[in-house]
Amino acid sequence: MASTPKRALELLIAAPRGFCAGVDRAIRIVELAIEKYGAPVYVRHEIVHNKFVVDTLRAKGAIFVEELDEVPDGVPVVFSAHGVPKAVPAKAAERGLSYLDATCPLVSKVHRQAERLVASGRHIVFIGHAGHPEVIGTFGQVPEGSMTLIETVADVAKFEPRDPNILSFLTQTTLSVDDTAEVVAALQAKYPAIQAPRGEDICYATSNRQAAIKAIAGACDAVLVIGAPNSSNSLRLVEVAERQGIPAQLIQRASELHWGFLDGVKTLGITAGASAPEQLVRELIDRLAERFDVTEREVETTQETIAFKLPRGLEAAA
Ligand code: 2E6
Ligand code: F3S
Repeated sequence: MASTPKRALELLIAAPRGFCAGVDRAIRIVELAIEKYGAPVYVRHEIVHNKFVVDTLRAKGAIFVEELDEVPDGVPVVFSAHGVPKAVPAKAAERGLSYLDATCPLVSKVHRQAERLVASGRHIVFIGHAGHPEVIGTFGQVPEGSMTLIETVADVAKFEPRDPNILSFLTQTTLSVDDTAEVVAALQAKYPAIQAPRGEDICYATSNRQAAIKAIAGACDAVLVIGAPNSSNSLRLVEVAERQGIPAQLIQRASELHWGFLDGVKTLGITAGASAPEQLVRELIDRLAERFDVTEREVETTQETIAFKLPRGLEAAA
């Protein structure tokens, strides 16, 4: 008996998507640390927010912990791409631990700006998401009380600075470009003298991935984002699609997809957060091709060529 033909499904695949230069570098640091020191190598916090990446590195000899206290004496430790408060490397040095810092250079850049601003007597308004490790790390660069967290436009209204004339703002690297513009506009309306960062703090990868999904979402009936629920930049991609009225879902990998989500969908948009491996995008497309007659079209809004150097001492092993 002839089988029923598969239903057609057009895939619009956003580019850029997936790994950014900071994630590439962080993963490589863990791999090279294992090669150099031998297993186990401890990693403080998920090196990047992706279970597949973490499980793959665990299989190679990485041990993931949340706090430095959990790292035994005498073993090397890597700090995650999201950055750490200053107290963490200080404590590691005090214990005589060898440590490698996989903080993304673009997060470190914000850390240095924060230090510089506070040293020059400014109070920092930091736009970010409470509890996120990058926010904890950035707050940990400056003395307590010298930085205030603002998450929303409503927070701007509630904010009562001691001295409105010494304000500067900085942001988390993985925020929504559009939401942040609204928060910044509210800050500038309330405090016209507030100083903006020298360059944009939202990183190139975050803004490029948001622009890429924005460009295709309107032509899609639904959007799937590969990424983890604790990945800030991935969550923002879901929001970008939803803002255009397009149903969007975040899935860690193909096995999490509820097929009912694709009922009536003729054109499906696909993207991946900066910490999601391309292998998981391929896996999703292959799984879709088993059920549908898929056609793939990649829509590239910009090309990325940026790469970051490895820390000294590891580049020789690369
Ligand atoms: C470090 C800084 C920014 O949750 P978030 O999006 O920050 O993190 P990941 O691990 O999902 O993405 C990479 C990253 C690392 N982004
Ligand atoms: Fe860095 Fe941005 Fe990636 S801050 S880790 S380049 S998402």
